Amino acid sequence: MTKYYHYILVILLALGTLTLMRWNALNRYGSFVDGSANELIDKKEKHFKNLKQLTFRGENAEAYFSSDSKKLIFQSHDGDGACDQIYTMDLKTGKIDMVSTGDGVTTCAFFQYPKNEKIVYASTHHYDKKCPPKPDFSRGYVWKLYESYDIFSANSDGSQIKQITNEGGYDAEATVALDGSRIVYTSIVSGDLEIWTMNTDGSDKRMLTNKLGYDGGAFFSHDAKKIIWRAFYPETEKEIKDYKGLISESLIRPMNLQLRIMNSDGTDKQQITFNEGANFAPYFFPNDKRVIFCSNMADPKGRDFDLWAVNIDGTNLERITHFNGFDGFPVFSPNGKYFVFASNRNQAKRGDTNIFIAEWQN
Ligand SMILES: [Ca+2]
Ligand SMILES: [Ca+2]
Ligand SMILES: [Ca+2]
Repeated sequence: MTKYYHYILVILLALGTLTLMRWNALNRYGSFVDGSANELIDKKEKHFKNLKQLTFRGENAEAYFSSDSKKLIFQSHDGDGACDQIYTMDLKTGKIDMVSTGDGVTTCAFFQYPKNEKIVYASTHHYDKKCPPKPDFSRGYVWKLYESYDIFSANSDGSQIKQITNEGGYDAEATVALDGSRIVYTSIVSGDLEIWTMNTDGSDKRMLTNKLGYDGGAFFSHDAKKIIWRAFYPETEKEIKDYKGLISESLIRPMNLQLRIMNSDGTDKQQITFNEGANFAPYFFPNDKRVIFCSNMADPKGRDFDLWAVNIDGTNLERITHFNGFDGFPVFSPNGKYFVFASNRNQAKRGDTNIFIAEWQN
């Protein structure tokens, strides 16, 4: 009997020590980062601290925080034949749940701020349950804008799904203002790709851009006063013909996308990047004075994407990542503590893209 209690005591002591170690680790690093992926930080990537890898297989992208900075919502698939579905991740427990229907293809999910009890994402499941075929690359590298995409709102567990765009053609890329006032999204309903805003229930849809060319991928500033987006405006006759030809087949060639900023009512539009590359996935810094984005501007072949930052007036351009492979979809947590991005670094197999979280140091 004494021996039995002795064993119990040893186990309790061991558990106590482990708990204390864990508590120390949490205290040292904060709860969501642990530095376990610090060896993946390039020496020149001086803004990243306590890097942690959050996913370990497949293609994971476009991870966005809940307004309380405790969860991520992102899209993921594993294998060429599979289609993206939407998942949420609890950053404290690591628990991942699929919150889309599992049918069709989905993209660009976001929590419905400020309460996060709902989510928004784009999906094609209401037209066809099958995963649609990938685009034909015989016309070069193109993005397919599936005509059957609509934007849906659902509870954060995926239940009670409700369609909030109802026109034919591409509606997607919805993101929500931090105060929950409006959704900004991309739609082809006018005949060209434009930035639109609407209420979270889908009412009061307003078109903010009207220039021939691709306007898309928009995000609000934290104070909801400004919108940043990517645009390509064809200029020469050849460019216009090529753009219109591709658009008629719901295709986009993402070769020369420049970042632009405007007021949330569509006034005072300004271009803020000026290079030959594709610049996309812009996200405001916590102070709304600077923007981080993804660009291939440094690679003459246009293959290697990296994160860059620039002031909202286009000055003070700075390269953030230096990994030889894709780095993209950068976001800051609403509380300003964390930074999340997607990267090919440490991939288990060719083509894998994983999500990483770090603390940002200036
Ligand atoms: Ca639609
Ligand atoms: Ca346009
Ligand atoms: Ca890179």
